Amino acid sequence: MSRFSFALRKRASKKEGASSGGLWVAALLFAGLIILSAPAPTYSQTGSAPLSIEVSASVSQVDEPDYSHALEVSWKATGGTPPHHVTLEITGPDGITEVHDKEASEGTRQFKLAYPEGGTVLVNVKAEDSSGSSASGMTSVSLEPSPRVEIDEGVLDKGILACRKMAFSTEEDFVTQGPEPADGNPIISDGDLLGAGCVVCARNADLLQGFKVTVDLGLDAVDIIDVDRYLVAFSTELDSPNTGQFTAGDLLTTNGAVIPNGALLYGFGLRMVDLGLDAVHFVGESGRIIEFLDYVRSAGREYWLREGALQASLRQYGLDIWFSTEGTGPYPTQPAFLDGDLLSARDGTIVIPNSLLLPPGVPAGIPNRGVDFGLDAVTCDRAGNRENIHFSTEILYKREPGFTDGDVLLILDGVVYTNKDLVHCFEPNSNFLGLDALYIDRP
Ligand SMILES: [Ca+2]
Ligand SMILES: [Ca+2]
Ligand SMILES: [Ca+2]
Ligand SMILES: [Ca+2]
Repeated sequence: MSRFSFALRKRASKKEGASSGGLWVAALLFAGLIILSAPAPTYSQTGSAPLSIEVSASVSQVDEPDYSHALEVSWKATGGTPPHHVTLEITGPDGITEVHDKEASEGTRQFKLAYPEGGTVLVNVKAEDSSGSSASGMTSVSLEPSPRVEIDEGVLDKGILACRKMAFSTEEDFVTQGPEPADGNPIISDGDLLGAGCVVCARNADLLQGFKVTVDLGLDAVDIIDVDRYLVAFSTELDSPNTGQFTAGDLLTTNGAVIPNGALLYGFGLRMVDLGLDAVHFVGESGRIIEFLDYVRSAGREYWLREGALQASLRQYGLDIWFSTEGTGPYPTQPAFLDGDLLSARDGTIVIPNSLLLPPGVPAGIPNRGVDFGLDAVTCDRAGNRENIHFSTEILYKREPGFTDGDVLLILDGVVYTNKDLVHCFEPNSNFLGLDALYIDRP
């Protein structure tokens, strides 16, 4: 697919374009002007000036769904033996060149570009006159990366960076008697994202800023992809109030991407079901995850409902999404999986069954050992080394080796952090607030 717009606009329409709809978000970022003559200027028979060409280009960011920047190129060929034939070559940061020939001696054209990651665009303009002489001029412009999500700086500075090492969410709302959150509100919601040391990394509304949702929808799964980009994958407890936008079973990211629950379950042969989403962890190289999530956002939610679209894309990017559902597969006598199993969205397989997460003495696993303890938070390293899986259950176990559903457990080992370890510095009136979303950097 082309990264360039073919809807080119001539100078006459520029004013209209510039003033309509407030598309021109940023001011001029860079403008270059280079004048080059032909290496061996050829004087025409009349002795006039040699053929030369002037080129200038500028770029601005645009706030449109399909385009990131608008490039304006102006040129003027003079001298030589008219008429002149002018060719524009525009090369994007990905090395793809678009050629526009048979342009007039002088002109200005606009091109819409789709390079949200930014980079350098080269503009090369060549002129030829009727005697066969040629001249060219080149300039370049720098594209600023597009902002991924509009987050106010105060939140970014004080909040999300505190979740670089660890992030979690409680199951209960509570009032902190300890450190006051940066926004001054002592009420902590079960939808807020919390960090080690009792910091509020993001309010529920901050996470949902890319979705234009302002009510608290809860938070029950999280994976911090990149704090510096404010890129967080998560799931809510409630459906979006905006019709058709996302459900509580969808995987969301702060850049506005939505992966529908049905796409996660496609590999299990389940169709048209939404079993909820209770825990999530991305496996793969961080840079590829970021690229993938940009692509997920640009493709739109409907695209991911196509058969196998998510699985194909995960393979292409070398990634997997580990997750758990709220509900068990819809075959009560012999379910495809339990809500306590850790699942692979790419392969449609069970990564680790509930029975192999918990220590051998715990009667986990249906039907053989008795109980499905649930899996409502999971984290691991990006390589997916199973021995580093940390998680939280949905129900507690009172015998030895005991644990609560608010503790952080290590696979086959047991409690690593108690719920009290996580929340005591908030000095809440209750020392048990539950745990339903967890991220640990390199656990
Ligand atoms: Ca929660
Ligand atoms: Ca959910
Ligand atoms: Ca959960
Ligand atoms: Ca739990």
